[in-house]
Amino acid sequence: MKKKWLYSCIMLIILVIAIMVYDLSDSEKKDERKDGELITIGFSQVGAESDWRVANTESIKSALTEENGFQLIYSDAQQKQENQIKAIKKFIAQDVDIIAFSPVTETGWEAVLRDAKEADIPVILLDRTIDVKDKTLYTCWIGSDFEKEGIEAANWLIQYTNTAAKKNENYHVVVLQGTVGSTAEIGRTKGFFETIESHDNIEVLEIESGDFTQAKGREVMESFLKKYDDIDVVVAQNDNMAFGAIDALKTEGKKPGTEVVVVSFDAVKAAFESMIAGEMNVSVECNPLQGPKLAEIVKRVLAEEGIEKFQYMEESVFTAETAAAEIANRKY
Ligand code: GYE
Repeated sequence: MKKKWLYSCIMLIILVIAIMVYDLSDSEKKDERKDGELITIGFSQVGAESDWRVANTESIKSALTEENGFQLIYSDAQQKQENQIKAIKKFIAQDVDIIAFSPVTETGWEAVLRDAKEADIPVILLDRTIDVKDKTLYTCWIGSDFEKEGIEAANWLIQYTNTAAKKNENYHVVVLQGTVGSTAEIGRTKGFFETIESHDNIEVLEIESGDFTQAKGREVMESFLKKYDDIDVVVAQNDNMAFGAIDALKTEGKKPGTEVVVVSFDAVKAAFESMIAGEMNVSVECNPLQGPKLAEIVKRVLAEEGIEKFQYMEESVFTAETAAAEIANRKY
């Protein structure tokens, strides 16, 4: 009996010591970075699929510099989620101070983010978000209101069909969808379709993914043009797919911007050139210049300041009529 009691006591003492040591190493880790020491940040980018993405990467790299106090470990996922998961696991093994990533699609992140949480590494989502029950798996998100962007595109089209020459006829629309399951695709699709729903003169012939790239946008548009000879409008969920669609239309001898209306998203510089050339009608802006905001938020997260969970970028809508006056102000 006595022996058993002694054994329990020893086990209890061992447990208390283990907890104390664990706590100590944890708080030591937080204090590890001394004044002037660089913040190590692992960033997993989607890829380089579009002008928007290239501008986004550029913005991140130029904000997270050594002069600004960061050591950036950059990783390109080439539009594959498995590459992002691998990169995040590596960041955890490297024991970075913070992990940031722009998720290719919304689902499938629980396991790896639980690992990050266990390692006590805060996670910031950039551009796109994720669909997880446990919202504590990430600290915050910085990005755009994609549903609003979809609504803006639909409102522009509704207004156009109400005023254009063909106003009493039906408009046949094809949609080039972004990467299926990505936040940008989900929001733009939802906002657009819900807004046109009550407008019977707008008829969607087909929707298909062009994965946000110019090459696939062109390919899908070519197949639409083979199938339908009555396309009035193409809605491309990003500028690069719109550029691909414009090429396909021209090859078929159709006039983009007039014969076939082109509605797009992102508003990158090349889209302004297309609008000025009269080949694109509208581009709903999506602002990729998220680097400075990310830099500021990383510092605040590490200082354990309270952070708003969702941080939105400012954006607007540009049309063929306003493009020429705006192009000189464009930064991407
Ligand atoms: O619109 C597209 C890019 O997630 C907002 O991804 C981003 C989208 C952007 O490939 O061009």
